[in-house]
Amino acid sequence: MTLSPLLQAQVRKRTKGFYYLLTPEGRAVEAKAKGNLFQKSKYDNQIAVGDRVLYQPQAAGQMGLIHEILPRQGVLSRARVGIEAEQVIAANVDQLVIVQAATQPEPKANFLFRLLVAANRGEVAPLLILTKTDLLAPVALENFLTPFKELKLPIYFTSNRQGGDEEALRPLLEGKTSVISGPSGVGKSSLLNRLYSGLNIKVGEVSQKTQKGGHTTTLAELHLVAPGTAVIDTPGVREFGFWGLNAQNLYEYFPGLEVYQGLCRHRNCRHLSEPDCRVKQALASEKIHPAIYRAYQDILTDLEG
Ligand SMILES: Nc1nc2c(ncn2[C@@H]2O[C@H](COP(=O)(O)OP(=O)(O)O)[C@@H](O)[C@H]2O)c(=O)[nH]1
Ligand SMILES: [Mg+2]
Ligand SMILES: [Zn+2]
Repeated sequence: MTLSPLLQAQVRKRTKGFYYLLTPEGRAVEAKAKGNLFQKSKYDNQIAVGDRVLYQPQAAGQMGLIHEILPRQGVLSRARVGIEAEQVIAANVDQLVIVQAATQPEPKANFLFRLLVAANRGEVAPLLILTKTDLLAPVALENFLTPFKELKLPIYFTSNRQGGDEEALRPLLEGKTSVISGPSGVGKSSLLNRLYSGLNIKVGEVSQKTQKGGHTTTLAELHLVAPGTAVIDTPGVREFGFWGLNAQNLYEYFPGLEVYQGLCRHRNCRHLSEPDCRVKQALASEKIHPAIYRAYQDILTDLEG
């Protein structure tokens, strides 16, 4: 039997042990990972949704074999719960669309900052969408949004009852791969269905839990909505821990604090109570919004805890 050459495809979805791939022509292929692909680690998600892989096609009715993961550009990743390892939620993404509800559930600034840090770190451009504006008008969110406006985060509003910025959003997603992230129940899937009428993603699905450990498994799924335009729906994250970040490098990725890098008296300044700290001075003179500093402290405590 002659071996066929390796072909390229993109991971659309993964389940336990196998992968749904999309070929460049948009054809669906199922594949397993070659046995030695995970030699370096026992964790099974080294292949993420959005990954471009080289696979060997097999005879009809058999699964292809993934031989190699091609280098990634733009990732959304977090720490796996309870283990020191990176969990790549989505790979090869240009844009992180953060979705929060205006209310039910209430938007959380610290959570939003965590995703902004992850976006900086993964080299992905963030934007924010607030849903459920039928339940709470955008004006009621002004205080909440002030620090994010100061950071020049693009912000949009929408509702599945009344509509909103859909017409402005569609061109922003065109020609890009965007990962949609945010808590469960905020309306991520509903929004994608409104943006792209052919999608029919299930609404009201909650994150799947493993039977015992209770931590959430992220089952992201890539939808090719037009040639060159893809959206990756994720089931919703409740916790967003960091991988490979510490008290020394956190502020390099922290929105609004990166500019103070290297300016404090102490080279390893954590911007808590060190003398001659430029960050604390900027906070005192209202150049840094207190919500930004609060979120920084919150994440730092978490990293050091
Ligand atoms: N009132 C209101 N409910 C919404 C809106 N968007 C979604 N929902 C409801 O919120 C629930 C969760 O929606 P879903 O799209 O599955 O959220 P996801 O978990 O973020 O994907 C469903 O019952 C939706 O009908 C909205 O703009 N306004
Ligand atoms: Mg959903
Ligand atoms: Zn400092």
